[in-house]
Amino acid sequence: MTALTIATRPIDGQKPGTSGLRKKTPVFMGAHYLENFVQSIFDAIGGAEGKTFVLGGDGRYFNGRAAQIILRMAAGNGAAKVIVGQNAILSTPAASHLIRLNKTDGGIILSASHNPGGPEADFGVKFNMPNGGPAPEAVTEAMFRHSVDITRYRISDAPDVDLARIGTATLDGMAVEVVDSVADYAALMESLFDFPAIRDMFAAGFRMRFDAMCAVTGPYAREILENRLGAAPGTVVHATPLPDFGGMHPDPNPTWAHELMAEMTGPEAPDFGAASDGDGDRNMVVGRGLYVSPSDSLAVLAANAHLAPGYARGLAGVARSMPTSAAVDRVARALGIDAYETPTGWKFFGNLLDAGRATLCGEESFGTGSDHVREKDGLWAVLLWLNILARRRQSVAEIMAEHFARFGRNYYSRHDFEAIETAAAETMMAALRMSFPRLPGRIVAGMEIAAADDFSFTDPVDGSVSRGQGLRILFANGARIVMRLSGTGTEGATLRLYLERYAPGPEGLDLDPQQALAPVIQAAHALARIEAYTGRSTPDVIT
Ligand code: G16
Repeated sequence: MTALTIATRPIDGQKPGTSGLRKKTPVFMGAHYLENFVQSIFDAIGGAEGKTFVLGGDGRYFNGRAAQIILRMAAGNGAAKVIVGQNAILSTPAASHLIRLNKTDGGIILSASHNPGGPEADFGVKFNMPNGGPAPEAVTEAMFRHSVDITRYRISDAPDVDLARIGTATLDGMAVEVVDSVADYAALMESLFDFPAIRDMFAAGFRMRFDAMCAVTGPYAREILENRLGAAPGTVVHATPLPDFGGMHPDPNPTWAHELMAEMTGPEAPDFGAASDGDGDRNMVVGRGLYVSPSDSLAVLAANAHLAPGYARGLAGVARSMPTSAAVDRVARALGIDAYETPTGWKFFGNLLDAGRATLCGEESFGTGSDHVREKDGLWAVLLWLNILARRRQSVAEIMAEHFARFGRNYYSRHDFEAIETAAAETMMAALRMSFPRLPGRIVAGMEIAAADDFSFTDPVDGSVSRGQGLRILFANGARIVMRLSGTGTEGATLRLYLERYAPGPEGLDLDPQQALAPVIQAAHALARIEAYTGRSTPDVIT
């Protein structure tokens, strides 16, 4: 067996987005495509020689083949060892945990997250750093730079490793340790939450439905919820990860998790519902007949985290992405802790978590997590909710009502306009940005504009600056419009329109969010002229 050096040429478009490189599966399967990008990762981190990595993915189409290629490339680049989830399966938070637990030099995760999987759908590759978190912008930019200069990659010609067998094998002198995909992660969850209290709640008849959407979380949820916590068999549905996610779009929101929504609003609704995405880092939480928005969920988790043993000492601080609602900021103020506002992308939380300045983080895009790993973590959020429900002995609806009564309510919604023409989307954003100097003082939909800017972030830990992170229009009454283009799509552009309005209460706390936000929605369309630029007047997805 030999390490071969294969001549190659740069391939256009290998620029990582919000979370790794995502492309159509046939693109990733094209000649040298995966190899070029993986070599660019190794080159960007100063080579793989003597290093140890974690490797796994969400099981989507091409997962297994890609894992074998990456193993041979790691060997070809002189890596000492790769720790792989059995059958190359690891949820994103489980991979983050293994990177930290084993103090490795990072890890490669195969996933396009919530994007559909299959031969004609999406595939993705991301690199996580030794802290377990997504590579920061400086590193992803270095990957891109290497990808445009690449002339060769290194790969061993050794045969495939049997990834079904737990234990250690060797590949051209490199150790390949195949580990149980679930065990270490389940142990971590057990160390954080009050499992006995949750077990008692299930034993007393508490009913739940967890929709794994035929994606990676199924085996994790079954082991933790059904085996360890005693939830009724069948609590976890769509529990077997499939290469095409059974045709489901594994994005846990009311649109794509419609089966769960139907169950939770039906006559036989269980007490609690939850769903997770392709790679297990997102979560959606639903009470009986009640959808909890991710921004509200983050605020409730922050206000109640102390009820879980792992957070009993309180939170150091909280962080949210800029487009996420300010609901958690109100909780932080009440707790007397710092609240940070970062750009979209989990990678921006890494420094705050590493520095011990934030304990809980969250995003409007169905991501919530803490300093237990350096990724958002779907099942973790569900377990924290279960822990809170078990300790407070109230329904989700009661907890939400009390929360709004105490803190007021940040009505919030996100409208997505998908697969619009990229040039039209960019022109619309540029025109809106250009109009900013003229906006303050103007009245739109009966509301006065107080300020408008393009969000720029200075990392409070390392001072790095990230500009152009989303257009904000702030109103004098506290309402807010944010617009940005998605960094995770693989087709055209997706416009994300984020809408928010604060209601202090005690009146007006139980409106329908779309109704409560009607003037803000009207103002957004008037100011950005969405229909004129894109031809769209209604969004494809509302969350
Ligand atoms: C990724 C990032 C998140 C981000 C989300 C949406 O999530 O990790 O931090 O909020 O994309 O990004 P965008 O609005 O640019 O599409 P995931 O679950 O896809 O990895």
